[in-house]
Amino acid sequence: MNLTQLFDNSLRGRRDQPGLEFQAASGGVERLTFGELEQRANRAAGVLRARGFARGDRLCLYLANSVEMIELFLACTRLGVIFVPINILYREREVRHIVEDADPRALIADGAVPHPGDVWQLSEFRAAAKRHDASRLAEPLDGDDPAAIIYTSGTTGTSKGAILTHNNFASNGISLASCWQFSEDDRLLLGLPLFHVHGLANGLHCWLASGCTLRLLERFEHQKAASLFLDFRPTVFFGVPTMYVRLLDLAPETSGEIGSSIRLFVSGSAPLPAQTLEDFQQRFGHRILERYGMTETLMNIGNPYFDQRRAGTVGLPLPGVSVEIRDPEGQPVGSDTEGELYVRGPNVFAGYWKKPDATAAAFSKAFFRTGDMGVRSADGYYTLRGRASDLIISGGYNIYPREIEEFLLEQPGVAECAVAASADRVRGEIPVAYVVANGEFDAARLEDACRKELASFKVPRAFVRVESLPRTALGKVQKHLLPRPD
Ligand code: MLC
Ligand code: AMP
Repeated sequence: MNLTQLFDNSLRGRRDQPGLEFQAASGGVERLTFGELEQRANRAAGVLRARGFARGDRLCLYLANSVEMIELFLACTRLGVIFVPINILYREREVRHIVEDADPRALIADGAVPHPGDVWQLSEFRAAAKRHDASRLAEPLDGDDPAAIIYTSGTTGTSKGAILTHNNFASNGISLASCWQFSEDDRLLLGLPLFHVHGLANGLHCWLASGCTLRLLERFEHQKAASLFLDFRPTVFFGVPTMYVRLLDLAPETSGEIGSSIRLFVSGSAPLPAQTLEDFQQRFGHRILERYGMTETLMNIGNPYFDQRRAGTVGLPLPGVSVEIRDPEGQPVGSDTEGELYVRGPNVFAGYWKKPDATAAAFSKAFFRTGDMGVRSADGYYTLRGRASDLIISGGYNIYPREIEEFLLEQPGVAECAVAASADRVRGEIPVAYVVANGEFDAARLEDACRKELASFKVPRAFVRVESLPRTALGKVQKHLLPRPD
């Protein structure tokens, strides 16, 4: 079965029921029934077809969360067009790499986009969709057809496109909707961006697989957190740890009131500190369910709905997902022994776009190598213990230090540099740059250069001048020996 056939359970099966509420950052809320959304998806598919899109073509989207982004996702899944969302915080060099690599039939954006090529403006799409008839188009796709390519930063600095199939999304969505007890009476509040898999795969697919009502936020604005919850009164909320840290700033009466309407808070994409879990339980009366996923595998492991949600752990593999922990020689290890996590299941992607070597290197004995280190307890709970690489996660966004280091080395006056994580109460980690200068050291100028060329979350929060970088005898930088910034 393809995703269109799965989504029909909601879009055609619950035509008159409330499906989607979209809340813009300005506060306005647009409401659609599932039947209205079905019509919008039909028109969007017609517009794509009229623009020459055919099965296998790519559509790049540089869009904030919006109804149109959902319409276009649905339209792509009908035509076999591959949906390629781009993080809207990315700047020109990041966008250029993705667009060149994905080679799309069009790049759609709302207003200015940091890309020199042709852009299809969202306003043109909207106008064309209004005029188009709503007859249904659908290609005879099967579950192994690609639905999306999502770019993930590689440890080498250039990002690779992970090809996710209809089956990947469908199996994960159905699994989560079942494990987390979704029903059509649920009200899901989603402030995660749809350009990453936490929002796209978990959020949209739990919603469409269960037929609940989704309130999609253009973005999560922590300053408005109380009203975001109290206006909609969700029963389920998906977030990254930074959002939970922000929610702890709410007044105790407000947190109690929010907690009274909700049945499930889910956290993932970065480690949830045990203290945040405990404080949240005290204030909101709910134990957050922590789960673990990644772009290439969607969701892998999660704490159980009914049994113990164990602090610091990511829980148990989802139904159908097999996990092995292996030692550096690739041999599986027993309980309580640390190793690297390998994953196999219907959730695991089909490979990297146009990169057969990288795809081959990512698999071993039919399992995908996650790059995450961890241990399994005797009763089956997994605990992550950091990464095999030096990935930094800030507010749930991934930062590969190598990408920033390579950029800084292109700047005048930088002889050597290293970028490392510094702990941050709200965002978990933030990047800090250590620079060995061979001329004038001007931190403000370096920051300015980064702001122009890199996504905001990748811009180092401090530039520290050092005389030399601590290195091993083999020349590898020992990041743990770098001085902490003041
Ligand atoms: C963040 N910013 C945004 C933005 N989100 N700007 C525009 N649109 C958005 N959607 C920018 C802000 O401009 C600001 O830039 C900085 O990020 C932080 O903003 P803030 O207002 O202080 O917010 P904060 O309370 O820190 O919260 C940020 C956040 C955001 C949690 C809302 O980080 C976020 O949306 N994170 C989700 C990331 C995500 O979806 N990860 C999933 C990856 S998939 P400046 O310049 O001030 O820093 C994955 C696999 C899996 O990992 O499934 O597990
Ligand atoms: P991405 O490449 O954006 O898909 O990010 C995936 C990475 O986020 C994983 O490989 C993990 O390192 C990290 N991650 C996701 N969920 C969790 C979690 N619950 N705890 C710790 N790290 C997580």
